Amino acid sequence: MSLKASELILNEDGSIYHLGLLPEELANTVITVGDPARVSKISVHFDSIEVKKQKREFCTHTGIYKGKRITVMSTGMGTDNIDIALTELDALVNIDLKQKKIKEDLSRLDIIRIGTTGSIREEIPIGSFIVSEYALGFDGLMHYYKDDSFLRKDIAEAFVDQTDWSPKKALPYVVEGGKELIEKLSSDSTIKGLTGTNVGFYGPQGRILRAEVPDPEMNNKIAAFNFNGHKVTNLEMETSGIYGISKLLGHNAASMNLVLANRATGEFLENASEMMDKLIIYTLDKI
Ligand code: R1P
Repeated sequence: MSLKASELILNEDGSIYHLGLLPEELANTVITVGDPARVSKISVHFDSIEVKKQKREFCTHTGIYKGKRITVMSTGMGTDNIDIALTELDALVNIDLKQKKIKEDLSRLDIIRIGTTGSIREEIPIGSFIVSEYALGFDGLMHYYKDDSFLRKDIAEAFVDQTDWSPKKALPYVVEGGKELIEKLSSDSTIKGLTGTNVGFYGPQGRILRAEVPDPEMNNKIAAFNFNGHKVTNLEMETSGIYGISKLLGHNAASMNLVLANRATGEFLENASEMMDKLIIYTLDKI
């Protein structure tokens, strides 16, 4: 049975709807970044670039870095975009777009996010590199998919209990990243973390400019959470979606986070672009 044109949407040139990519334009190792401007900061290190495409916030470069074919693609901000980006990346390798049929032999992508984040712990300073061992999703995305076998319900339930999480918000979920990929990307220069993924940047992360939040203690409660020694290290906006959709569809994922802000001390990193270049080179050399 083939997928309906309304469900698997293709552009006139046969490329996948939002990403605007053809299957042959994608490498098996994919780096995702939030900011479209970060794509060329990564591909500038490639020996050659074979594909450059842009559709909406999805800017994609595919090329060769030290003999390895890599795709780098921006996703924009938030797990709503991640749902689109990762589902379409999977479709490019695991669905025959011409026949509109799921392939019999499925492929596994390595998906590595290189992003920015805020630490919620005083002891994790600005400029740190956090590799997310687990993601704690506050965004609700994974509740829209049937398979929940890979969700760490034990950690999520403990989180709801310990923080007295408001039922008005989406039920938090926890997903582990791709273990082997995480090990490959970890070293003395990185910190393993439990990354909280929020549904926004201001209220959802407890930032108050003019609008009050219902629980000003929310970040302190998140920071106080402890599950067998696992504590929430940082907050950002994509990792839970990347880990969740990757587990759902059988891909390996890891999330690399540069700590730009320390929410506990109020500091913000001054040499952010220099440190991002370091994280980019570090990651490229490890994958
Ligand atoms: C917020 O400023 C954005 O920065 C972080 C958050 O996850 C969110 O996307 O990541 P990126 O720097 O990868 O966009």
